[in-house]
Amino acid sequence: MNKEETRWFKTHCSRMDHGGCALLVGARDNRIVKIKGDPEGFLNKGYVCPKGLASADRLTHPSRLRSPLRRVGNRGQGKWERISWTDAIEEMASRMNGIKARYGARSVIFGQGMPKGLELFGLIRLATLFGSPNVIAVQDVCHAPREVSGVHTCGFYPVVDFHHKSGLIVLWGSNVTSSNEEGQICSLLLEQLGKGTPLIVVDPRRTELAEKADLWLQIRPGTDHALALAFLNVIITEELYDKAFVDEWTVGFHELSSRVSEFTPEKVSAITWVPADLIRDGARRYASCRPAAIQWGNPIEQTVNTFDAARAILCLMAVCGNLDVPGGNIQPVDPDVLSLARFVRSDLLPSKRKEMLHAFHGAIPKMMTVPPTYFRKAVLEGKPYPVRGAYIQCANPLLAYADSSMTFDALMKLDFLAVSDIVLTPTAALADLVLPAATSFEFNDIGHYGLGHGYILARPKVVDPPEECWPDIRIINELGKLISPSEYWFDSHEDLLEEVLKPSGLSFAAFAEKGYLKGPDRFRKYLDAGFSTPTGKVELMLSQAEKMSVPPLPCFSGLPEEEDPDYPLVLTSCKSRYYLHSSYRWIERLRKSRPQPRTEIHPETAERYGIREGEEIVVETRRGIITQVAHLTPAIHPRVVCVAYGWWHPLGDGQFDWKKSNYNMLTSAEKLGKEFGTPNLKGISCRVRKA
Ligand SMILES: Nc1nc2c(c(=O)[nH]1)N[C@H]1C(S)=C(S)[C@@H](COP(=O)(O)OP(=O)(O)OC[C@H]3O[C@@H](n4cnc5c(=O)[nH]c(N)nc54)[C@H](O)[C@@H]3O)O[C@H]1N2
Ligand SMILES: Nc1nc2c(c(=O)[nH]1)N[C@H]1C(S)=C(S)[C@@H](COP(=O)(O)OP(=O)(O)OC[C@H]3O[C@@H](n4cnc5c(=O)[nH]c(N)nc54)[C@H](O)[C@@H]3O)O[C@H]1N2
Ligand code: SF4
Ligand SMILES: [Mo]
Repeated sequence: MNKEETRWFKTHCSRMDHGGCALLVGARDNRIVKIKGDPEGFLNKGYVCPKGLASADRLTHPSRLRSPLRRVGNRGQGKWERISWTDAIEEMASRMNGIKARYGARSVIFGQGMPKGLELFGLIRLATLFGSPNVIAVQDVCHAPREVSGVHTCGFYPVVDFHHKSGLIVLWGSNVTSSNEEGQICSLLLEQLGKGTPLIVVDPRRTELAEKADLWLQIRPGTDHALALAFLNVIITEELYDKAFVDEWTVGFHELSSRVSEFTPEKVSAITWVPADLIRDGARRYASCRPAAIQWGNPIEQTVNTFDAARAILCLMAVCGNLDVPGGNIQPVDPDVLSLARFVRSDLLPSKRKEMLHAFHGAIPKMMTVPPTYFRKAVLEGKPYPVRGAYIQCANPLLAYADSSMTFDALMKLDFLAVSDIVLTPTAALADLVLPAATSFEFNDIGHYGLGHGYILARPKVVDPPEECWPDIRIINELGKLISPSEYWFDSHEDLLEEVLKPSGLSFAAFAEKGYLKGPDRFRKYLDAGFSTPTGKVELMLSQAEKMSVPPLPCFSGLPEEEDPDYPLVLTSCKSRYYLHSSYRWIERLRKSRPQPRTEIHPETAERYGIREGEEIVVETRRGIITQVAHLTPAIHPRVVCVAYGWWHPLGDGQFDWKKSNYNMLTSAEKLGKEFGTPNLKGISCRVRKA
C-alpha cells in the first residue's frame, strides 16, 4: 500500500505553556511525525523546548479521553459509562438551567486554568450570556496583580519590549529559560544578552540565567516588596531618578519619597537577606542604564503582599523613566482585531461587577475573574450566596489552587460538576460528566489574543482530532445554544475565529498564511493623550485609593507569614522546564527527563537533617505534609527549600495519589491579600525530614 508523503505545516506551539514558538510540523496519515522550530518564528527564531518537542505525544497517548463519560458510581469512585455528545451537552444544559431556575444564574460558575487560546474568552462570553458573573480563574496568583495594579497606576500593564535593545534587563522572579513566560521570550532575551545587554537576576536560586547575570540578588522568598522599596530608597536618596519625567508625568512623588525613606538598604537587607551593598549596586544600575526593562514573574504575585510588590515595582519603572519607551516596559498596541469587550459581551450583563463573588470581599476594581478561594467559600459556606454547579475547562484545580483539601471538599459538595480535559485528572475524576477535549494541532485557534502583548499568533490545525474529541470552543458554542440566547452563537464554532479577525480584513486562512499579526510600534503615547488614570499621570500615590479601599502608597507590612522556630526553613517553588503546572506527567518522554517530584535543598541543610541525594523526604508546613525526593544543590539558599509543584501520579489508580507530593497540600487559603484574593504560595515556614 502506498504511504502518504510527509506534509509540512506552519503553526504555533500551544497548550504546553502560553505558546509562542513558531513550529514546522510534519504530518503523514493524520499523524504528526516530526516537530521542528521554525527559523522564521517572530518570537523563537527556530527555538523549541523539550515540551514543544514532546507535544505531539499527547495526541496519540493511550490515556487520552476519547468519549464523553457520565459518572455511575459515587462521586470520585471511578465508575463511568460512555455517553454520546448529544446526551452530554443536553444533560449539562439541563443541570445548569435547573440550578439557574432554583438559585439564580450566579450559582453556576465557569472555571478556567491558565489561558490556552480563544477558549477562555469563549467561556467568559458563555458565562455572561447564561447570566453568571462568575468566571473563576487562577489570576489571583498569575497576572492580575501586575496587570490590574498597572492599570490603576499608569493605565496599562507594562510588559518588556524585548524587540528593541535595552540598557539593562532585570529578571525579577522570572526564569524564562525554564518557564517561558507568556510566549517564547527566552530566545529574544538570549539574543539581547549576546549583544552585551547587562542582566540582573532577583531569585532565591542561582538559575542558569543568574549564572550569566552581572548581578544576582539571592532574595528571601516572599520579600520582593521590601527589595523594591529599598531600590526606590537608593534611587530617590541619591537622586538617580528621571527628574523631567517625574516632574511632568507623575503624581505623589513627594509622598512616595517619604514612604520609602525608612527602607534603607541596611534595614531591607535584614528582611531580604540580600547584602546592603548589592541592593545599592542593583538600584544604581537599574537607574543609570536606561532604558531598563523589568521582566517580572509569578513570585511577586504569589503572596498576600502582592499588591505592595507590584505597586513598588511599577513605581520603580516610572521614576526611572522606563515606561513606554523602546527597550523598557511598554504598552504594546494591539493589531486591528475585535476588542475583548465586544467578544465577551460584558455589555449584556451590566450587573456583573457588583455580583461577582469577589465584589463581596472588597477586591480591587477591574479584577475581572473570581479568585478561586471565594468560589470555594461560596460552595462550602453558601456565602455571599450559594454556588451549586460548575463547568471547568483546561484546569486542574485540585493541584493548582492553594489548599487542595479545601478544593476537594468544595468539588465534592457541588450539585453538579462537568470537566473538559484531554485525560482523566484528579479533578476530572470528581466530576459528574467528563468531556474529551481536542487539543493543539487538532483545530484552528488564535494564540495570544487578549494577553496584552500587541500580537496574535495563528495556530492552524495540522491533523483531525479523534472522532469524539471536541475543541473547547465547540463545546462552548453548542452548550451556548442550549443555555443562553441562541442568536449569539454560530452554526460552526470556527465562525468565532472569523469574528475576531474581521476588523483586520483577514479570513482565518489568510491569517494562518501570514502566521501572526502585530500592532504598530508606537512609544511614549502619553505625550499625546496623557496616561489613562484619573489624573492623566502615573499615580505613584493612587488618587482613588480611598474609594477602592487599597493603600495609596506601596509599603512593607511584613513577611508573608510570621517566623516560627518549629518550621525554620522557608518554602518556595518554581515551574519545571519539563511540565506545565500539573499537566503532562503522563507523557513518557517528559517523565524520562524528570521522573520524580524533586525538592531542592542546600547540601549543608541536608546534612543537618541527615538527608542524602535521591532520598525520599517529608516536607511539612502548619497546613500539611507531603513526600518528595531530595535534590541537593548549592544553588539554593541554605534556609530555603524549593519544592516541585504540580505533582500527581498518573500511573496510580482511582484518584492518582493527588495528596502525596502535591505542593498545594502545604499551602493555605485562610490568609489572603485583599486586593486580589491572593494566598501565600511562597515564603511559607516549613521543615523537612527523611521519610
Ligand atoms: N502552589 C502553586 N500553585 C500555583 C502556581 C504556583 O506557582 N504554585 N502557579 C499558578 C499559575 S501561574 C497558574 S497559571 C495555575 C495553572 O493552573 P491550571 O491551568 O489549572 O494548571 P494545569 O495543571 O496545567 O491544568 C490544566 C489542565 O488542562 C488540560 N488541558 C490541556 N490542554 C487542554 C485543552 O485543549 N482543553 C482542555 N479542556 N483541557 C486541556 C491539562 O490536561 C490539565 O489537566 O496554577 C497556579 N497555581
Ligand atoms: N515549563 C513551564 N513553563 C511555563 C509554565 C510551567 O508550568 N512550566 N507555566 C506558565 C505560566 S502559567 C506562567 S504564569 C509562567 C510563570 O513563570 P515564572 O514567572 O518564571 O514563574 P516560576 O517559574 O514559578 O518562578 C520564576 C523564578 O522565581 C524564583 N523564585 C521563587 N520564589 C521567589 C521569590 O519569592 N522571589 C523571587 N524574586 N523569585 C522567586 C524561582 O526560583 C524561579 O527561578 O510560566 C509559564 N511557562
Ligand atoms: S517554549 Fe513554550 S511555546 Fe516554545 S516550544 Fe516550549 S512549550 Fe512550546
Ligand atoms: Mo500562570
